[in-house]
Amino acid sequence: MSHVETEIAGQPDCWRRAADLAGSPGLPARGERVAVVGCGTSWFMGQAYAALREGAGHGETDAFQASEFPLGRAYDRIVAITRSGTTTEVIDLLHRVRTPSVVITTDAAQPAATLATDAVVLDFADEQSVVQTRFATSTLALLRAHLGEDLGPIAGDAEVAVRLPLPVQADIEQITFLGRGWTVGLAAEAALKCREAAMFWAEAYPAMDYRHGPISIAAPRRVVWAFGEVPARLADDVEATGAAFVHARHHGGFAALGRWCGGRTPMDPMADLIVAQRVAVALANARGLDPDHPRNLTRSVVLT
Ligand code: F1P
Repeated sequence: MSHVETEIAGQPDCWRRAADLAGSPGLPARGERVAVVGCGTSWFMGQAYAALREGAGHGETDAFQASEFPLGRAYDRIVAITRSGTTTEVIDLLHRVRTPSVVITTDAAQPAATLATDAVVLDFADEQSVVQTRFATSTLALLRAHLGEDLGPIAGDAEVAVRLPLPVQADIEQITFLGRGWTVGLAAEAALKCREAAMFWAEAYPAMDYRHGPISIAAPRRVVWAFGEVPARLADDVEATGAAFVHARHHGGFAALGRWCGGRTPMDPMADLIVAQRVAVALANARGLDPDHPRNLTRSVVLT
């Protein structure tokens, strides 16, 4: 069994532990103007949090790939997300700004935690796989709990997601992930998992933009997977192309597992991301690839 499979399976417990840290010093206060920064997976978690925070009325919140942070803008606080604490773009930015900052990371001894004003250390969510899963979602769990969400039922959804039958077969050719609002970041992350772990062709878009061109990719043996709210008639438009439409509302096994009797309540999109992580690993295994060690990628991207 690969490291990433063990790490994926451990997410329900990690989310509960992360939620316990919601009162940590340095996390954004209500009303602050906040910028969230990170790279790759950490950036996508930042996008999800930014949409959730602003949508919950806690204040304007933007998310940037760390290298694209607009230095001329005034923010009250920077939230930096970095598993390793060593990623070049994040470290460079923390060197350059004077804005109060909090880093969410796994290792207090690494430069990001030293440079930031405050650090929240999720050492229990660190990973051996190069491919990130549980650190990313635990960070989002922490931030959602800090926004006042009850992570109990969401971790319950995760318990289901780690063992649900997968909704797609390994012989598919392509997946496009879609989201709306905060789930746009989850869609981007799901597609990155497929590319990293399985060298598999996957794309991601805001769901309402999908019919503005990307739908041309849809065809039999290809999949469109929507996180969260599904726009009207989108499923019909996808199915008319011959592609399969996947949404948490329809994943098999819900009725048997309790809370979704009748399929009326879809699982939380963050739990649905777990199902997508498992699909990425299944695609890698079917192709004889090691999902822990993607081609051309290291645990931390340190640029010289
Ligand atoms: C971010 C990152 C990930 C990527 C891989 C290597 O690192 O580039 O996006 O998937 O895991 O690390 P970090 O700043 O979160 O350590």
